[in-house]
Amino acid sequence: MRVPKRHPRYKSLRTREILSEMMERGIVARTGLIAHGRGEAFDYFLGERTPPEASLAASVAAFKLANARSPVISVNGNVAALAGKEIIKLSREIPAKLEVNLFHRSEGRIDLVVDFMESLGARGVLGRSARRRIPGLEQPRGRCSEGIYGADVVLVPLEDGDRAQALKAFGKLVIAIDLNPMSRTALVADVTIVDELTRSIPMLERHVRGAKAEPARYAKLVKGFDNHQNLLAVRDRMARRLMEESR
Ligand code: PTJ
Repeated sequence: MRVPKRHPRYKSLRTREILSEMMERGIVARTGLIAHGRGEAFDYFLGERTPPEASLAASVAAFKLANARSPVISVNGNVAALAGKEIIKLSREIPAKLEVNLFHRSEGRIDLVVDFMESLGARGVLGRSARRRIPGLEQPRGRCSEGIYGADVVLVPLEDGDRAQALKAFGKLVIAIDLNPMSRTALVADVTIVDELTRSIPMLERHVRGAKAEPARYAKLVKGFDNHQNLLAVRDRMARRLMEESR
């Protein structure tokens, strides 16, 4: 379907087209389309703009990633399809490993997503050989590679709640990107960026550069940060927007 650029919902319609093509190719899970729809609904409540709470969380996340011993970015089908290139840029800036780790895991899909990331220029993507296990998760969802297994900080964009919780219980510092500030992932993460994935990745990359250039300023933000309070502030922002008169 060709979407005219003038269409008021051009970006949203185009994104849906991309996701549905990526689903046909097996990169995005069928339920990835449903997850996206849920995300879109929450993005309405944000006015489809990055809220200040997300920039603050991204500053804190950037500092943690830039100062981590062994940071890893977990990539699933939706993330690869929506922000593959941007995720690669971010991983180089930190620098962090990339690991494909799927909720709806099959060897075939792992290969497809790793191949796709490599076709975008990623090197050394982990995930094909998943001999390790995240304790507390059943097979096959608990399988992971050395990257996530040995990481101290894990960035999990669009993650399922069980896995976020298991990673946390396993001692990882968990950074989530999730438009739903009430999701279990958002609640259990140490730092939750409530923003749309494609807006938040370039923002995170800018903050990683900032955290490297001005570590003292970013360290101060980290010290004063409370994820729970920050999530409440986003929920408040969404609720206020819901009550605003339509424009
Ligand atoms: O590729 P797989 O097999 O690993 O599966 C990926 C999905 C996303 C299907 C899987 O992890 C899943 O089912 O996730 P959930 O539990 O539906 O959680 C996804 C969360 O991401 C939800 O809270 C959505 O609101 C949120 N979300 C969806 N799209 C976006 C988003 N958050 C930020 N940006 C988005 N574009």
